[in-house]
Parts: sequence; C-alpha cells; structure tokens
Amino acid sequence: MNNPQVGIIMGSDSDLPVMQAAADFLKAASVSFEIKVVSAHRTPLRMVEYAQSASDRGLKVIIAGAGGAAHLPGMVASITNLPVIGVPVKSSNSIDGWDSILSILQMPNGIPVATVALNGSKNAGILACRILATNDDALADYLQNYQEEMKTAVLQKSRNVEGKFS
Ligand code: RP5
Repeated sequence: MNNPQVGIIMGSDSDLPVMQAAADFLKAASVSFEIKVVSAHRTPLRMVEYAQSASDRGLKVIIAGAGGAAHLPGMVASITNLPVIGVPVKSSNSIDGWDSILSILQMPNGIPVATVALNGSKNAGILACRILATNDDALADYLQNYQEEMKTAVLQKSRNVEGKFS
C-alpha cells in the first residue's frame, strides 16, 4: 500500500493468524497500512532500522505482535516516539499466554506500550484507527458508525434472548 499510516509488525509469520484481524479492520476502514515480519531476537538490526525509520516514512502508529518472550513491541517503543500498540500472541513457544502478556504489558516508566488483550489484534486495529481519527473526520465517522452497528447488533441479540423466555 502507498504511504502507509499504520505499520503492522509481528515476530514471526506464525503470528499472522492472530494479527490478521488488525489488518482486516484497517482495510475495512480504508486506512493504509504495511505489514511485515520483524523479529526482535532473530533480526534485531532490522527491528532497529524499522523503528528508526518509521516516523520519517510517514507511519503514525505501529501495531506490534509477538509471543513468548515478546520483546518486539517494547523495543520498538524504546526507539521510536510513535504510539506503539502491543498485541500479546499465544504462540507455539508460549506457556499459556501470560508470558506474552507480561512481556508486553510490564513496561518501565517512560516507554509506554498500549497493550491489548491476548490475541486481541482486532482491538489493536480499532485503537490505531481511534488515534488516527483524532485528525481525520471521515475516519471518526466510520468509527461512530461501527459503534452504532454494534449497539444495534446487541439490541437484536437481547430481543432474541428475551424471545426465548416470553
Ligand atoms: C516470537 O516467537 C514470535 O512472535 C512468535 O510468536 C514466536 C514463535 O515464533 P516461530 O518459532 O513460530 O517462528 O518471537
């Protein structure tokens, strides 16, 4: 995609089934993004180059997903000043997901990572859109409509549940 606003990175292609939902939300919202495998441990210099160049290349938000000893989001956040959203992935080398969560969540003061739920990449995509929508009225409208649709769906579910007992 030309002039990506959001960078989606993940530690391995094995993270893609989880990270796909972030890409899907951005695509549906017509937000330009790039998506790459960048490993903190296997390609540390690529990670540094990616984070150092991200702002100059026009990225506004980075979504970083990783599993196990998940250092990618925090290390990227330590290099760039862009907002970084971390997605803990329950991966093949993850004990039960808590390793991924805590590795991404428990950042030291000064280097924030906005951590979403385990495997919660859809919310990472939505949060990235909310950040961009502070300066994009059309995107803000899209997100407002998205919330209205959720509300309508919940009300319909409630009517369905109520109907079973009336
Ligand atoms: C992490 O190790 C990756 O983010 C992935 O979640 C996990 C396993 O990677 P693979 O062995 O599947 O490549 O760095």
